[in-house]
Amino acid sequence: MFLMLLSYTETVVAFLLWILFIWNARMIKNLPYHSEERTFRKKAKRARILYILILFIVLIHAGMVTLEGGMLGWKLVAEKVWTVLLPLLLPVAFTLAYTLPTLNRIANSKEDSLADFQELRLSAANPVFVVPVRAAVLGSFFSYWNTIVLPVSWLYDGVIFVLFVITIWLMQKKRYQMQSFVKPSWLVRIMRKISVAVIVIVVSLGWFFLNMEQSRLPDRFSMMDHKNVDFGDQTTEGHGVHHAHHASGNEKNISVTELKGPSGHPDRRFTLVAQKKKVRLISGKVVDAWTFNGQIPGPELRMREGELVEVTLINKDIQEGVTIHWHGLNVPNREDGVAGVTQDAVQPNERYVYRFRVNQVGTYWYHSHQQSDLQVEKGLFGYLVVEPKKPLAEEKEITVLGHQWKTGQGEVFAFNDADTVKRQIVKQGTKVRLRLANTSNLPMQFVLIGAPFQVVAIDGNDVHQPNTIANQELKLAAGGRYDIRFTMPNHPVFLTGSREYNPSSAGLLLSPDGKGEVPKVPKDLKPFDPALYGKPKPGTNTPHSFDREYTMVFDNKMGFYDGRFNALWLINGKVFPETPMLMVKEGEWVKTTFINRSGMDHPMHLHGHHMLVLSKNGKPVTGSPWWVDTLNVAPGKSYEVAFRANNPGIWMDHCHNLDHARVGMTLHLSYEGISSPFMAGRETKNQPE
Ligand SMILES: [Cu+2]
Repeated sequence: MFLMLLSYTETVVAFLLWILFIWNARMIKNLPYHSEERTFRKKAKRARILYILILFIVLIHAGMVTLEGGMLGWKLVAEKVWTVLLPLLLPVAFTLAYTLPTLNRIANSKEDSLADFQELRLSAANPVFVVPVRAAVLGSFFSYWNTIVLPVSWLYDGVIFVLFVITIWLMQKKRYQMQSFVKPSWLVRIMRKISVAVIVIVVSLGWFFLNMEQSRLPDRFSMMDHKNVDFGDQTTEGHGVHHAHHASGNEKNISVTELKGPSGHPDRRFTLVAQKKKVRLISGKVVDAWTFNGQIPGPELRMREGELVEVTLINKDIQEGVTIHWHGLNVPNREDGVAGVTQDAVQPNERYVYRFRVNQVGTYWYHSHQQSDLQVEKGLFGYLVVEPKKPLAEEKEITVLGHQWKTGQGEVFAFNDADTVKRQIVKQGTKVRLRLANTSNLPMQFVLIGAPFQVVAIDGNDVHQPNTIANQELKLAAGGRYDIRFTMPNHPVFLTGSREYNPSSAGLLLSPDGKGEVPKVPKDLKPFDPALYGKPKPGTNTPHSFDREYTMVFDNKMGFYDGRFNALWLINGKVFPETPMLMVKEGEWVKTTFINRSGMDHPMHLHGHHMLVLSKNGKPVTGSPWWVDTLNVAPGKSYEVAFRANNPGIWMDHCHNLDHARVGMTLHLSYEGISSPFMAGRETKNQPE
């Protein structure tokens, strides 16, 4: 929270400095026009007071960035130092050297002979005196601008700055040499203002188009082509991943295509056909959906722990191509279903076979990872449940996929295909397990009314000794799952939910007789906190030292991504492909710290691994071991997580608000010595996000 406050304060301070410099530069520029000696001196004194105030604020600004550097490390504030502090401090240094001494001389001068006054007036027109503070106006503007907009081209900003300084220097020099201290006529002033406006427009348009072009992703690129490679030890190499292999001295090079699931006769086979279809929700509203097997959500895939599963994906008519990613299942890398990383998107009339052995139990889901933002929204997803070898204690299981659908009649929230209240008969005394999943981009709030319950699993991982709770609101990360358990009472139990910020009419009313009223949702619900829930599990091997440590700081700025101006969600000040590639070796324990300074939730999803949450906002997790594959990092919050690098490959590590991932909030975890032959980009038909 403190870091977030610091960051926002810096933006406000940068803006304030820009405004103050405009004011100060005006005062200083106008000094020689004061023909009356006392006014001249008085104005100089005022300008000096303002200037000292500005200096003071500049110091605070630099102090805040330094403090941030102390907390996060130099590497994570370097960007800010170059783009925010440098454009400010450079001209300020010149004002200290050249503007302040003359200002002092004028302000401290005594009423004296006319000759002295004329000399002082002349030095107030000297470009050496005036230009630094006017340059600081542009410098402080760049400084402020770079806090809210992602800088793309330093060169352009630099050239504009130099041209600006040269122009005002020449103009001021002319004024100085002519020694004319009469303000130009109104006509000249208006003409000047018009030319300034024209120049500003031209320069802005130039900036706009240049940045737009520079932000375009190449037509063909490797997803491994990160501009920087992070080894988790504070050294960053800027030479692409190939250098990384070299640095590790690892000569073997394994392709992701070799990291495939086991061969042999499958225990279970599924076929999923991707096809477009208009599907009616319960309310009658129609979704122009992209489906698996013609239904939304896609068919529920059920399998048993230990089985070898084979899924054949057939693309009937999705022109853009499809893939299937097994969200939360730690499958071999080749089976992970990410277009452009582990496979090519499956084109119409093509097929692709996924094979993996399920060694996990619990609630998972599958979805397309080609154009995932659009394809998941349109319905290319479904439930995947792995039943344990030993049967569950519950007699009744109900799966609920919460999704926000775009229909011809507006957006609606639904549990599976039910966008209104659905009733179901459940006998009194029945032990019920509800499997809840969030397949939308924003967090969801689930509420269960009418029975005390336990949260027995998070992201498919059993909670150790879950306590019984009631009147708690379950906030579920986009992509995350909760399993909850309760015993059916003799009266109705109601499950409701909504995507955050959206009203919802979806609900599930369970009752022994199929009747009963929909209860009112209480207002005073406490948020469920997994960090404090359940009991620690004796014998859990929580690592205390790590082979690699990574930090991801999330910010938001405006900026261009792939030629379009967007709200951007940054990881360590960057968007893909400038985000780092995180390198690991098999067998290592890796710690990652997430710090969210942006204004939105970021459900961070790591493919192929489970993350153990170590701490939340600096406080250690005190409940059950909390394993996740998708962790919602809310604004102002920070988490430390650990994972074991035990599944070689190249894995996406991205925000599961797929809107964010689409505009670059993604990076990759790469095992040393692994490479991918697949390419992404317009020319390739692969577009993972
Ligand atoms: Cu995000």
